[in-house]
Amino acid sequence: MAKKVIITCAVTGAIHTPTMSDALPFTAEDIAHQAIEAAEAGAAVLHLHARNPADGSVSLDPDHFMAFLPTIKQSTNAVINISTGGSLLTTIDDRMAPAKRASPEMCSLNMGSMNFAFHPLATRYDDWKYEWEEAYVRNSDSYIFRNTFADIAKVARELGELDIKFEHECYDVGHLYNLKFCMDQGLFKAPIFIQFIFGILGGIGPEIDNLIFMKRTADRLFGDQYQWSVLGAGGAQMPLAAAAATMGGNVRVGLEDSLFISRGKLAASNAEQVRKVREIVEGLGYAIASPDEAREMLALKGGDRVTF
Ligand code: KMH
Ligand code: ZN
Repeated sequence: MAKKVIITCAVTGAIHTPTMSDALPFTAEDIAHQAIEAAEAGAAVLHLHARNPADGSVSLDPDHFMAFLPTIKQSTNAVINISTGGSLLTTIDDRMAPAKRASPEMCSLNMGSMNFAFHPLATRYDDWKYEWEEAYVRNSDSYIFRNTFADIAKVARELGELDIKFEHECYDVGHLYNLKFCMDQGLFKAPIFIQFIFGILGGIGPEIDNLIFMKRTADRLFGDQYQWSVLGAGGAQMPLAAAAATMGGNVRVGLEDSLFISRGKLAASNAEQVRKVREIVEGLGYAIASPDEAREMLALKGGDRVTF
């Protein structure tokens, strides 16, 4: 049987702003619509952030999540993965609040503190749609994305109690060692799911050598105890997805991490990126995983045990 590849689609997110692409969804209706379309196109997992519907700013308000989660659940069988890294400006307690309310099958969990910067993006825009955007982007040269061992342990304890499986976001090789340390402390159960992240300013760069290095390190640390996926930010999105699928991994796309469908051309939607990566995966001779196959591969609790 052909290897199954899990496509994760990260639908909205915290890096880009409404000025940068009209396709970036930020109202509950648009987030739900694009998430459903992405699932129909082949995404088994939907990684979700919320935004303030009034101005597209990043929101951690559980009510903003609950405004789209039930609609997505009613229309798709996709696995819902809620971000716990949705703000660079507040505490881990605030960041966990949406997941505590919704008890999804999965949540992201960022595996180390780091610079997390996207200020170079500001130089590309003169006019901004909303007042908050320019300062938010420019000031990212000062943001510290805080994910201490204490923060990670708190998430493991409080969301682990809800039987939530984590997408362990690893932006550099040290984060794999942090994860190994936490596993040895008994914080996480195999199979763990690692998202190798390349191309964020503050993390490891998007070169294939780095993917091979991260994968080889993870093999050494976790053996057969893990599943893995690759997220390449910006222009690295599709090339690294193709490399990941070729190497036997899973892939993540979505407007959260790249607004483009090809060089210089904005994507019309999340679904367009899912269709493109699906073509790449199927063209390599692999099949995409259905949501239920993803549930089995990742040992998830099941869509009937969420609270939305
Ligand atoms: N957009 C990713 C590079 C999270 O949601 O926990 C970061 C991210 C963080 O996905
Ligand atoms: Zn995210």
